[in-house]
Amino acid sequence: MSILRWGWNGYFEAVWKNAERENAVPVRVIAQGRGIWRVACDFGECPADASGKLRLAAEEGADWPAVGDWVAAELRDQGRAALIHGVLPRRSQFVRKMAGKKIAEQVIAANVDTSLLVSALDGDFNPRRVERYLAQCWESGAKPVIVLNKADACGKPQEKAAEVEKVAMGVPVCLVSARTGQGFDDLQKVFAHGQTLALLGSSGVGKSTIVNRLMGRAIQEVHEVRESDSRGRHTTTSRQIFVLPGGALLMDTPGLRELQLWDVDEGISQAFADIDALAAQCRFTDCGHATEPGCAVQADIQAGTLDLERLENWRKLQREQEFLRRKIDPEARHNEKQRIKLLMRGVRQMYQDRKKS
Ligand SMILES: Nc1nc2c(ncn2[C@@H]2O[C@H](COP(=O)(O)OP(=O)(O)OP(=O)(O)O)[C@@H](O)[C@H]2O)c(=O)[nH]1
Ligand SMILES: [Mg+2]
Ligand SMILES: [Zn+2]
Repeated sequence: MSILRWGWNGYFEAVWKNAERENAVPVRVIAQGRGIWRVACDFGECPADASGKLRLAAEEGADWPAVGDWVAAELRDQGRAALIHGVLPRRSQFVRKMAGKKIAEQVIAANVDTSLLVSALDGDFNPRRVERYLAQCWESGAKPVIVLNKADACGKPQEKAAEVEKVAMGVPVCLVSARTGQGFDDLQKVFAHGQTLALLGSSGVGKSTIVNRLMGRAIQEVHEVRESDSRGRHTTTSRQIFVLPGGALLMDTPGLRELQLWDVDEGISQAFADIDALAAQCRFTDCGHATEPGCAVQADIQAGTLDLERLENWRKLQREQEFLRRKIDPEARHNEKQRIKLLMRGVRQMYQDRKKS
């Protein structure tokens, strides 16, 4: 399969040309286990290891190759093995705070064009979770699509879809059933040749069942959810990219026990654009949106046009951000943002130069 069908494009071309890479070729990470990867490109596919230099340099979770990454790798043994030397700068990355006490980010999916944020309309349905995923997705740089699965197992699926549409702020909402195939024609409209999509959501919402339906065969293992609370059993344990019959690249991921946010200031603003706009109209610039006079947010709560639970979720996500901000080294965070900014400037410049010549 050609490099273009693996999702290579002008952005990566520009990044690649800007760096000197001895003996290395660009390949894409299509699966990831503990300390071992699988890469693919026009040569075929093979397992890959990280070079000693990369292992030494990669301290933070985000420095490690993640599924979806383009990496510079040395092919060995006629393409039966590969050694990864470095990770190309990502166009998008969906991250979360690493589970547990450690304050570090974990990259769940890299270079995704469209994220399918999957919820199930059975017992465990919760629009607040959709808001949380939306915030992190906006921050990632990928375009979100909200997928409401298990429409067949819900009495009033249209009502729930309408509830989600109210908080989606224009993001497309697809009502589907991976069991019956309902809604898949609409869903597949967002799939295009060479585009990378990722399925993200809690365990048991049906991500792997969606993969199986789209692949037309049972390629991923699926498992019944617990009857008591519709929660999944963490069936999928590794991240992997599949090539769909139509040419799109689809990533299945293990259900997240909990999506702990990571550095999502802008993502929250975008996911809660309605509250942001209201807050700008409050009489006091430092309004806490509680009992202050002239509070536009409270006015909407009173009028019933803003849902109190949505406001409380907004507050909760912001508190999480505050907590993180105190923990993350501010200098390191600033430097990282600067580095990305400079890099993007370089890429833009190269495009402009190319256009001129
Ligand atoms: N009724 C109904 N059940 C579904 C649907 N889609 C998936 N399921 C069932 O939900 C259960 C969990 O599905 P999985 O595909 O394993 O869920 P997952 O999101 O991949 O879960 P993890 O791999 O644990 O993250 C299985 O029993 C599926 O048969 C659907 O559209 N309707
Ligand atoms: Mg699964
Ligand atoms: Zn206010």
